[in-house]
Amino acid sequence: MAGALDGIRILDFTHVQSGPTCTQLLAWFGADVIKVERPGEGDITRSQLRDVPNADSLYFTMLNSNKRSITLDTKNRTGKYVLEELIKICDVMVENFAPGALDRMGFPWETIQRMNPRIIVASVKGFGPGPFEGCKVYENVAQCTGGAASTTGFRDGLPLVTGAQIGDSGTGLHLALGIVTALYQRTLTGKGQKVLCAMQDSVLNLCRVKMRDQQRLGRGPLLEYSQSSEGIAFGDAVPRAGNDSGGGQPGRILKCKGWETDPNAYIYFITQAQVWKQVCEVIGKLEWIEHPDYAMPAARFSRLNEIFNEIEKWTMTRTKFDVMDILNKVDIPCGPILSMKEIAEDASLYATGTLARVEHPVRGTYITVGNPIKLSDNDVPVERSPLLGEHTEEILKNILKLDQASIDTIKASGAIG
Ligand code: CAO
Repeated sequence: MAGALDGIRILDFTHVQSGPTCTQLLAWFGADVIKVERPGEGDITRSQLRDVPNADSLYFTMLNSNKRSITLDTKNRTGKYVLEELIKICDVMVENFAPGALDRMGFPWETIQRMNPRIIVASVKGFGPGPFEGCKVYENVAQCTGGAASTTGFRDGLPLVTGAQIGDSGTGLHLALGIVTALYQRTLTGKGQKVLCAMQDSVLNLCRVKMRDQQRLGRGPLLEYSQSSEGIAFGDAVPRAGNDSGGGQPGRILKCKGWETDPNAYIYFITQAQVWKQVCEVIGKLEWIEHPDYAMPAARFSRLNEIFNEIEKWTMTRTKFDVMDILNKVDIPCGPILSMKEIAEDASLYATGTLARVEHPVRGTYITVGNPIKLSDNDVPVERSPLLGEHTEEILKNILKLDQASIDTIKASGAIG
């Protein structure tokens, strides 16, 4: 079976997390991804958070599967020549340097477009045009400026960042969609274009329910937030709502058997209106089924603490997996809080390719998160990340079709290290 993006060549000028997640996804759809890295050091993440001496870190290996690596000093004159040759034969160039870095290197959009009018140049930046457009941005900065931090955590605690990398990987995902859309448009126009994803915009896109609530706030209290039933007044901005559900079906994280010693012995329990009767039956509160104070969702809003306290008395008597089992039999939506250890040990995730075990020549076997997007006509096995410069010669020779004398000249220039 083929890859959906077979025949597409990506010039991967990305580093750290946001850009590499995007190009890794494209590689998992079959694109030929050529990662350009600075000689010597390469992508800074190769050595960050290193757990095995002299081996590429898991930070790097888990973001750069299925790519080829060429080392190139793109500030060296010969290095610029090689980059120009790569631009001419690639369909897409992806970069996530600090604002202005590509221009300073001598490769503004106009120049790249002149070299290859069909190329799509896709960029991640921290902010879009505006007062902050010149700023460097990392994950947590984006979570803070995109509305995630102010709405995450408990009302009486600090703003919180989440463990999900919505700023980096979230933006990489948005960028990948922009790239394949531009590739499709190119089949109609024959022309490339610029694709820009700002990390602030991507986080805000993922936080849109909170912008929904910001506007609802102007029309009265947000009844599904527990502070409402606790009689605590709302301010003029969306508050942090702890583990309250962000949707129309109230939910909470509740303790399960063993919570005293296991930090993950909890379950997310959703009191979906459609299954209210089953909820009452499971926890043994049959009198709530038709009682006017509980039977209808609107009446329950002011009693959410009482209701979830009762449900928790029941969940605390069983393990999270038993609770999951019992609730799913009667269609009550719920989710056990799974630790990373439990997820890493889940055989079904390996069977679907969502997790994969990969062999690496220096670090040995490691687990990586595979392609979360399943296409029935795309079958690209997860491969290890490349060693620094592993494919430099191969790319100069087989992709750029340079003869040995030219390759020797490039080597002598110091452009490839
Ligand atoms: N050869 C020669 N020079 C190279 C090179 C190569 N192969 N690759 C990169 N460089 C140069 C760049 O041109 C730049 O030079 P100038 O400063 O002279 O323009 C320099 O390396 C540093 O690049 P940078 O500013 O992008 O890197 P940084 O480590 O200082 O900043 C980051 C990192 C992520 C904050 C910044 O790149 C950024 O804001 N990117 C956009 C937002 C983003 O993607 N953030 C996600 C990061 S993951 O949390």
